Order: sequence, then C-alpha cells, then structure tokens
Amino acid sequence: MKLYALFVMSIMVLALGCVNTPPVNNGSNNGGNIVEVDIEGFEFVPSSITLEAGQTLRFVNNSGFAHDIHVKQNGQDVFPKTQVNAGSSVDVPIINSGTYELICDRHLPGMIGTITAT
Ligand SMILES: [Cu+2]
Repeated sequence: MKLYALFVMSIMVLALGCVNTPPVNNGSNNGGNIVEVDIEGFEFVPSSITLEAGQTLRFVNNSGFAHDIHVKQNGQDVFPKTQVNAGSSVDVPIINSGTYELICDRHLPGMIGTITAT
C-alpha cells in the first residue's frame, strides 16, 4: 500500500514536471507583459532572450553581487547603464522590434546577452 502511494506520487510529480517545463532560452514569460531574466552568478539566464516589442524585461538579480543592466542597439544606448543590487530587480521596456545587445559593464567581457524583439 505504501509502495502504491509512492508510485502514484512519483507519477504525479512527473506529470506536473512536464506541464511546468518552462520554454528553453526564452525567458520566463508569465503571460503578461513582463518577461523575466535571472542573473545567476556572472551570467544572464537565459543570455539569449526573445520577446515581443512592447513587453518589458525584468532582470532579477539572484546572485550575491551588484551588476549593471545596459542595453544598446547599433552602439547607441537604449537603456543606460543601471546598477541592480543583489536581491533587487530592474525593469527595461523594449519598445521596438529589433536586436539589442545586453551588457553588464562591470563584468565584461563575459557578461553579455542578446535580446531579440519581434
Ligand atoms: Cu555583472
């Protein structure tokens, strides 16, 4: 009986896991206008982000360090360098479609990403 309960529970966990699998390399879109990007250690997760023009990127700093959020397009600032402290978040509205560079100035050259707005 105990074994059967364990079996049923593991099937449920597996099923839930399938339903809740987030899209890979797409940020976690909560269905609204916010697309969340995590900062883990010294990287943006995901580092390749796609969203729709008009949505807002929310950078959530889960690392223990301060980072910079800096978004450029063709070398021009779209969102100026802005510090995001450990445990804080910064929202960046992406107005127009196109490809953007995402940069953490203080952790170059490694901490970069690409934003594609369709
Ligand atoms: Cu950084």
